[in-house]
Amino acid sequence: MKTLQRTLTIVKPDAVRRNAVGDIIEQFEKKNFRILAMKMLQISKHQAEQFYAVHASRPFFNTLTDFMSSGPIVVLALEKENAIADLRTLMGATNPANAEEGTIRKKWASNIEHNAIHGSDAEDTARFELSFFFAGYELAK
Ligand code: FUP
Repeated sequence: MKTLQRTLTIVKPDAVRRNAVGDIIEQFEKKNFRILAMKMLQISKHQAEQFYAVHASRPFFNTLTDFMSSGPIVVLALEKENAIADLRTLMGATNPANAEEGTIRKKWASNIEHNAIHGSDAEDTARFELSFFFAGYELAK
């Protein structure tokens, strides 16, 4: 039996500034992700710190949370079989210098910090991240 999986993705402030939102959403649809929910918003520094709490001790935590709260983002709840791994393949490597041709980061990321897109990295983080941005009733049935 094939099981559907859900994941959370963020079009980051750099990609929104570069008018990449439409292109990135088109890539989700072409790769057969179903959009369950989507919204544009700007998060506060505090909200960015909560979202990235797992990285709190990392040297890049302050600049990462400054960046993520620096402008509008677009968050989407996506669903497909193997959604978490398939989204990460479509995203490409964290550092765009290592990202493969045809990936979103290869096309849109500027550097390891301004890297255009976020995707959940495991089932437990996907559950936390989906509930961070969306209430259950906001997800398409
Ligand atoms: P990813 O899951 O690919 O987004 O990468 P990580 O979870 O390792 O990192 C989360 C975010 O931290 C990255 F998207 C960008 C930022 N980061 C840096 O700014 N510098 C680094 O050296 C590593 C990550």
